[in-house]
Amino acid sequence: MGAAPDARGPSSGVASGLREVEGFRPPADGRRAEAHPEGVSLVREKVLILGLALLAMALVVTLTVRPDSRGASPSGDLQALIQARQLTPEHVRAALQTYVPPGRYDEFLMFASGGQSGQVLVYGLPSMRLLRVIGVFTPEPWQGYGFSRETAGVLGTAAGDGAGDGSLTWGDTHHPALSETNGVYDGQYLFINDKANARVAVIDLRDFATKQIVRNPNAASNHGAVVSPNTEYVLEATQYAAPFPFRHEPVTEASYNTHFRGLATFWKFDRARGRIDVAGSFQIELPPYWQDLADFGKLESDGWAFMNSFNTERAIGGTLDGRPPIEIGASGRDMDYLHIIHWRKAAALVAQGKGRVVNGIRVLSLKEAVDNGVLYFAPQPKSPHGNDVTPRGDYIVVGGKLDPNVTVYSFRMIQEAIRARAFSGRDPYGVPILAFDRVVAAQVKVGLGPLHTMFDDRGNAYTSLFLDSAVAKWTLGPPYHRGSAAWKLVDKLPVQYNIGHLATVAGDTTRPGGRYLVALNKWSVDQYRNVGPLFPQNLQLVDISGEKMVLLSSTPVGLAEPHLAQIVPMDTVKAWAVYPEVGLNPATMRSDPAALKKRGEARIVRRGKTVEVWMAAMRSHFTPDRIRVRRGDTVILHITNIERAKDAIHGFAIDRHNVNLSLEPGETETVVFTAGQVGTFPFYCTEFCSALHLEMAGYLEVAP
Ligand code: RUQ
Ligand code: CUA
Repeated sequence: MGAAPDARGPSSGVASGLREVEGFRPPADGRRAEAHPEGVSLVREKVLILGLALLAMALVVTLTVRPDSRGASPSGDLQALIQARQLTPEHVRAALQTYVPPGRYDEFLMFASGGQSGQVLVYGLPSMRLLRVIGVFTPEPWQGYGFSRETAGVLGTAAGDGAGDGSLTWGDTHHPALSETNGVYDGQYLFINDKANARVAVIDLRDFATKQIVRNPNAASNHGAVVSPNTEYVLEATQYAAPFPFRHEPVTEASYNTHFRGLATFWKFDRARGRIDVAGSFQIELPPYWQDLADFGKLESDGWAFMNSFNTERAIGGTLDGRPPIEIGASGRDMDYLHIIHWRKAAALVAQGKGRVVNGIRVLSLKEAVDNGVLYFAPQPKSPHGNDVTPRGDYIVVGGKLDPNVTVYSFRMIQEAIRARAFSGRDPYGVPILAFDRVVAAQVKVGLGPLHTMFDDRGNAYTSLFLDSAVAKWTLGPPYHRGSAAWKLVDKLPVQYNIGHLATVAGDTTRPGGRYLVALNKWSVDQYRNVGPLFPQNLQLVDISGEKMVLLSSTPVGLAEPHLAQIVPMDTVKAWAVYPEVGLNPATMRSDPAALKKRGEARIVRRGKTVEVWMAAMRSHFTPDRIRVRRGDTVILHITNIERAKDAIHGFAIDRHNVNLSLEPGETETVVFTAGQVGTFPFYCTEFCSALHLEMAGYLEVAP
């Protein structure tokens, strides 16, 4: 075997005809589209125009030709098809707008949270085809995520710490956040939170793999991961207040008010390393309200962050003692508090050594935050949920779940109110509350149950209405404007059903793109044939390019509740098709010292009770293919896929050992286990990689 790995197939002992079969790749149809993205959209336009022309013809034909003229002409054909499938002209238009022919690519990528699956879902738009699932907080066997030493390390570092049993195998993913440069998605990293276990994960978008999970040492749960405009920090709010620092305290009023706290955690992101730097991160102590979604300021509000809260009533339930349930107790007041945080000042204070280190992370106390002008509140109606900064950074839009309005706060008015000390009081923890009418620019009546707001490139805002099951489109007022008249509801589109988040293209950046909106609906009810009593969730694609919003398609999600999504133009993300060099370790993104550069370096070395194997994988064999160990030996297996061909992926499973790896071209992974069971175990490639894929196998002998 020569130094250069042969991408086309086995290099010895097999007839050359077989090489051809083994090296077979599908025709390069897709490559054309890849090389000419503009061409694709041009073609798409043409197809659309042609399709609409055909549709118009078909409709004319409907009026003039008998419906059974199938086959007489293309238009007759089309018309018969339209009739047979009982499609309306709107359906046909939507189909033409969203159809992506085989081998062509979508224009946008959507990263949706995978909800309780603990993963991230990646879709192509406008087709809404699922392109990838990224294992994040849950082992994912196809990707081998959680099985190799490296990926078990990513999953396992956080598991157990605080959970006590080292066995966290799921997460509740809510909010994906793409990294930004100057307030615009740069396509480099994706962050996502695990609400259930107060964790945040870092995904590298070069290989779409999870690289790091950090656990909040001082919080029990969290909500959200959002990034600052240059991704200096990832902000995580606590969701449910808990004893701070985390420990046991009884749930009584006195104990709750004294010991429980919320936290704003600013995870420092080290972009060069592609990792969160825990030592450089900090937290701000907050009153024990239930902090919810946060958003960073941008452009003129850069340096600030905004976070809403609910349950400022500090309800703690107690239904068995005849006390109101939390949902009632937490909905008593008309106002909760918008948290206004001067994070840049907080970061400067922390850099000066202010605050104290609690469980390895520096915490600025409530008092320090208040005394130094880091934290202010403003009243916000009523049980708020969404909290979204407009593209210019001049307004903050808050949706109060139990209020028919969205409330728009002006950043400039907030600054003026702070300077004038226009407070309407202080909360029980001493945080100054800015007077409502000194900070609110407008209230816009959009409908029932407003939650989240996203933006387009034409000055419109889109708010999800949970109770109405609708999307409201409304116009943003001019900069520095005060008074509700300039903010107008212009359209409302029913969706199916109970929408939570919504996403537009780059809709939370300084440069939103428009075109499409995806409604992430919590219920699907009658949209699909039910498949048992657990119904799929429902993603709906909406065309927002015109005056009126137009519903284009429904896509069921059959594995979890995706909360939020981020949509980005396809070319923004520059993913690798193969690892850039043979022997790359995806955990470090560096050359793995245990990697093989070529098949000839494969070997087995025994040292005492440790057997170390350096293995090469290529179509269609593992080298070595026989491994002999004794019961009780520690087996360390380094496997390198030495292929350079796109999509030439090998799996590696050992029967009865709970091991499955995915080795992508160039990748090196290591699996370590103790040979505990005596037997002769086949190992094999789990990815159908070639005509002789079934033959890509070997044996592990574990002798007594
Ligand atoms: S949630 S449906 Cu973002 Cu966790 Cu609002
Ligand atoms: Cu390699 Cu199948």
